[in-house]
Amino acid sequence: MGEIDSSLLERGQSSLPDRNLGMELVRATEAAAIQASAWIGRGDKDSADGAAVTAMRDFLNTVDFEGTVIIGEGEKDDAPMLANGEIVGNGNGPKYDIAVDPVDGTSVTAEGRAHAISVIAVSDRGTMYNPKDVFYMNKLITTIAGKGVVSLDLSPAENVRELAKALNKDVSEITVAIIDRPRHREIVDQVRLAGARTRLFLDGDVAAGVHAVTGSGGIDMLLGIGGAPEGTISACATKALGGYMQGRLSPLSPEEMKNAILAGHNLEKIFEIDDLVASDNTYFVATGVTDGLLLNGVYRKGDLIRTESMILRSHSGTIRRVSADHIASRWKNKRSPYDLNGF
Ligand code: VTB
Repeated sequence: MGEIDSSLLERGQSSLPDRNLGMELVRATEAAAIQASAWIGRGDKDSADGAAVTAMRDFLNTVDFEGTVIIGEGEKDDAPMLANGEIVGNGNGPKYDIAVDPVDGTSVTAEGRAHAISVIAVSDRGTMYNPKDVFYMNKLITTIAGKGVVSLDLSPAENVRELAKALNKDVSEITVAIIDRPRHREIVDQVRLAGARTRLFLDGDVAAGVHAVTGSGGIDMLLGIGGAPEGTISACATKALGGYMQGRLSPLSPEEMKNAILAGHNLEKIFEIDDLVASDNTYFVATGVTDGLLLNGVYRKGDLIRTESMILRSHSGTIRRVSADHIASRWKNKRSPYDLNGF
């Protein structure tokens, strides 16, 4: 056998078994979730987020890769932490784009409610869409059955009817996940009038989107306006799971609208999944922070800290669920993530 081309190995284009970057990235979402969990129900979402960011960053920097942060915590003036453009990883190995959401659901975490997760998504360098200066995106996510059937150009009622037809179901058997916000009143009304059910979430359209892609959790479709950066993250999960997704930038305030236009964004354009992530080589890794439909949250009993995570990889199509028991006392004298100040 000749010399092995390591870049082909990394990309899964060799006939030999290759590395799964997600297996290492999961330590970063675990660490972030553990640190955020110290703040569950304490009414302080900034501390929950800050703790998660620090832990995630420290662990990312142990991983053999060079990741450019495309979706980060924004360009903060003070102590940039996982800011857009920052390079993470130890610099050895392949170059990727990376999107992080150390806690998707900081408010629910602070309030002690369900469905908060910690997330990382990765794709080949130069392939991730950055919706810079726009906070909001209108999203539509389904299984692959929705391809060529549903569209953001159709009304919610039409989408429900078309999806039911494609799935060979009665409309009454369709459930649509929607983030519970006043801006979604019209969508909720239309879905129900069409004869379908709604499943309303307080927060967390990344986790709900994973259900919509797989048709799990009793969810057939996700509709509504959530975070634009998280739209790119959901696209990485949708690629890995082989589902269907569209997005359209949806600035909500006049100022956001102005910034979007100044940044040259096309607000009419429907983004297909390849527009959101141009690569077929994506990873999506998530760990539960608070108990949710997708993942259990961090559980602690004495010395034991238990986390539940999922690792998705588009190239192989593997879906891993990783349950980890962390023994807190073994880590007491080390740095994050298990310095248990917050517990
Ligand atoms: C919420 C939240 C999502 O975007 O939709 C948020 O639940 C934006 O909406 O998980 P609000 O500003 O109205 O809270 C997400 O964080 C990501 O899409």
